Amino acid sequence: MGKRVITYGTFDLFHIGHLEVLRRAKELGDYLVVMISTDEFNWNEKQKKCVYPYEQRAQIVKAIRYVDEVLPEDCWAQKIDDVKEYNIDVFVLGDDWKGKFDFLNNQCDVVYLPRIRGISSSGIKDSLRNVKPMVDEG
Ligand code: C2G
Repeated sequence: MGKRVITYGTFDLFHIGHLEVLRRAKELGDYLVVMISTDEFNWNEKQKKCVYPYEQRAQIVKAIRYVDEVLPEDCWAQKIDDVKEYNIDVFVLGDDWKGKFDFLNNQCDVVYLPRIRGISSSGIKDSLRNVKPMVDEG
């Protein structure tokens, strides 16, 4: 059986940092499961308000060629169960989360990948504040 990899995230305003983490996550194995934070989880637990609703974020990530399966992330505690349920060999996150999920070490490999510098969903939101509204040319 091939190596199974899991990663987590919001993936709002999908950008090159997201693509890179998914590409490198897939390189660590053969099958990539991506758990996407629901709107409620983001708001209640991360104080993050998404531009795109869960269904759209999930649809976009599902269409990425490195991604084999997409499921919801709706609480912090599910990781231990997810690793068991989906027979995970490698748990991957960007290094903004370094050390946070080391407790999964006795179940699978835990890998933190270096973040892509200079781009983030919140940075995109900030830069758009200064852009003029789109004109309807239709
Ligand atoms: N990422 C990256 N480089 C960037 C931006 C993001 O490598 N410039 C990575 C993050 O490190 C993360 C993934 O892309 O691994 C998704 O990032 P977010 O959408 O910001 O996810 P987050 O809200 O941090 O959710 O339980 C874990 C959380 O759900 C992670």
